[in-house]
Amino acid sequence: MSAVAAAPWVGQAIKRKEDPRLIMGRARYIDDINVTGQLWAAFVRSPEAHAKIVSIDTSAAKDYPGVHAVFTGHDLDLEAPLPMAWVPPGINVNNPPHWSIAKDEVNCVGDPVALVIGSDRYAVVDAAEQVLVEYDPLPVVVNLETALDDGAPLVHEELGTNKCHEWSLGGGDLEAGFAAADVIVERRVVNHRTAGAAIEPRGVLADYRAGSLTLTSSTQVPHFLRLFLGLQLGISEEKVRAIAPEVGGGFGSKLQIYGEEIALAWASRKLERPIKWVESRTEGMLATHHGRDQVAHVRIGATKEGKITAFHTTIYQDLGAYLMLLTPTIPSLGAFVMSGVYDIPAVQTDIIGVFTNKVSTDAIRGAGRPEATHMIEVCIDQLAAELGMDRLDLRRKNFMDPASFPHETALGVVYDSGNYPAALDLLLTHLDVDAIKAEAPAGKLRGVGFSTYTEICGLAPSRVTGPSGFGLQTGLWESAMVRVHLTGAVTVYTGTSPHGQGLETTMAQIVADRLGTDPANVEVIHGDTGTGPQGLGTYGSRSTAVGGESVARATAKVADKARRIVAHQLEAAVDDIELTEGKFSVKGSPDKGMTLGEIAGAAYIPENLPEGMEPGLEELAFYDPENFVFPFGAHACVVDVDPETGNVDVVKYVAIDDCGPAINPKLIDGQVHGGIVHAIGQALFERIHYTEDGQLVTSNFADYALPSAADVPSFDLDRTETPSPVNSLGVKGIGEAGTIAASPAVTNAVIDALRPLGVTYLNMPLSPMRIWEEIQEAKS
Ligand code: MCN
Repeated sequence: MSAVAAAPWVGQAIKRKEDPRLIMGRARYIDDINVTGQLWAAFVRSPEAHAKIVSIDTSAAKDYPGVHAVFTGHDLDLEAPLPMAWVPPGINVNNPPHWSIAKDEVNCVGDPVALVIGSDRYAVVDAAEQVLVEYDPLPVVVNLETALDDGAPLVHEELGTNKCHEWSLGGGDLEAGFAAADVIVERRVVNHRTAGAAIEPRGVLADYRAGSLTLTSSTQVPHFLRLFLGLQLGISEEKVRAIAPEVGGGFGSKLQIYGEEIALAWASRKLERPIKWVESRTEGMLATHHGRDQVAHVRIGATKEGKITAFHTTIYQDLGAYLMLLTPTIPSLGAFVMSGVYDIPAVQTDIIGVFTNKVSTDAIRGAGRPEATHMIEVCIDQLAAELGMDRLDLRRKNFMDPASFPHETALGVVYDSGNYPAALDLLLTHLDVDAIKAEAPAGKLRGVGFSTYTEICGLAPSRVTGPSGFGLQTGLWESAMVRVHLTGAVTVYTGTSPHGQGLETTMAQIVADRLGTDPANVEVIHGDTGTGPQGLGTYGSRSTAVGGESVARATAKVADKARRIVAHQLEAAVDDIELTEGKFSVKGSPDKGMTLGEIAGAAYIPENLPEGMEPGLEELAFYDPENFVFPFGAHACVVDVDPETGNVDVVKYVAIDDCGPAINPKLIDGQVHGGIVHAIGQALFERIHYTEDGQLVTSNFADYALPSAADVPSFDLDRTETPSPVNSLGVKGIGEAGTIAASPAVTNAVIDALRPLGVTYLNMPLSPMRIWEEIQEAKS
């Protein structure tokens, strides 16, 4: 074991513990895992966007060499359709049945209609092509903005409408706010459809034997998965074990209970064989949930002095064909922070959910908050232009006062912490706007764009989120177990389920400081419902603020017991035992102390312990926070636009973020890098595109333009650290912050560049073609 060399570990940019196995090919993803007797599965998917299933002839596929079985939707005798989506309390939704395998009707291209199972991975794909499905095509609706028109085709005829739900979240007197405004700006703001595009596609291995199900899946939520597998299949929960092995990215797209997971589990039970399926990239683009796809009508009013008086948005959300786990909830996450970093007396968000014949939308990194931030940050720039004010002066004029935190907004949401002027001040030390504009290369139009943001994350607390609308009584907490072994090595079990965030490192840092050991001696186990305590997964940047705090609390309990053992062994008072230089020692006598290994050695021998103390050194903690946490920051983007081609080059990007005290600055930087690239991708390149008849055009990475390292500059990052009062670590989330902040910074930069040509407003995606067309239009 390595010696304690450099405590405190929290705050240090140590390298990620998980990286050696990841970069040396030693990690085991779902595609690496195979079991004896395993069969393979392939799904037959609908080529029609909307159709009745007239008949399915499976005979040729069943006769195909190596095929064991072919199942259709009617064969699957499941307890119920796929899980009811979580719905904000008190909101009524139309929730059409969504079966793992379609029964009588398909509602989007890619809907599964049959499941082929056989002994060979490639033969089942060939056999799937032998399944003959007769469809009776129905009219298709793809366009969110016409789906509610009279006479529009209906996705679910039986509902009599494409509207799923309509509700509002607001606070303050909106009418009075707009009446007090001298200037009102209205814009249509588009947040187009994107994919999660994790590099590792989804995959499932279902193994039902002797009454128990083990399901390994590339998922972000193994504990939820176990719960729903049990409910869907009618298996008692303790007989289900869900395992998330190494997961190669999720970005929200694996925060789901997918029909493929349920169907494979059902088939494994039916055939009494393990069955595996790994999706192809095209299958993933067709059938893994998408995100965003909102069109908002935004109104913002201000006095001529620049005080914002009211902000109103009406969001139309394209739900796709069905409700999935969080589909109807996504805009509400944005609605909670719709007023952004500004003190606005009246704010209202109206949310209208609309069905279309496309794959469902759900959480993609940021889920609701990138959309909300985009709306307000782009419209602030529009308002500044209308008022003839400097866009940063307008922001400063409306920032919430740093002295007002915890700050209750007009909606009644209490932001835990914030200091927005400090973030903007720091940003400007990294960027001389006049100088950088003067350096524009010949023939290019240079623009600078800003975004000052906050977001709501650390998803919990149960008092707001639960009991959930799944018909289950569960809160949204997190738990952790910390075990010190006889040797002093430590194992941490967390209910969160990282898939690229580096939590094995940061959680080890949290533990190491509290037990006087080295992070190298701390192993973090996650993603297996069979080994750890319960948990609720990794999403909504909750793992550190909620999961990390539960780890800190369990560790504090262990440290407390360690202190009592040391006091007993050294015949000192418990209050006199302190942790210094890797030892629990007596105050004032650093030589008189015990290392964690020595304490653990004592902890397992009852005669070493104070009377009545149980042997062992391990503890469990559940943590349900009082509030969400609200990271914030200020971002700036510099672009060069080629007016001849419409091409945009991002030449500089500065990000100031505040996620409270850094556990590991290196990991934070990595998260911010990824987050910014994600948003640059949406702003400039990425777009899920369906034709009017519901065919997916962007079905692989040749057509769906993910940005590469060559498309982005080296980022200039810095931080302010405003501790959250919500948890003892003071931490807030960072996993989504870059994505939430960056799309308006890029968009505002492009608009800034094009203003001299008369282009004053643009919607994403800012493709060369769109920009070129806007330039031509402005010229004419
Ligand atoms: N961290 C830190 N100090 C802080 C706050 C966070 O060092 N003050 C560290 C954490 O300990 C962790 C990382 O930053 O190592 C991110 O932590 P957190 O913000 O708590 O976010 P989560 O771990 O809950 O991750 C979820 C978030 C989400 S919602 C998406 S989507 C996303 C993201 O993380 N998907 C990702 N980052 C991703 N990164 C990768 N590589 N792959 C994905 O799929």
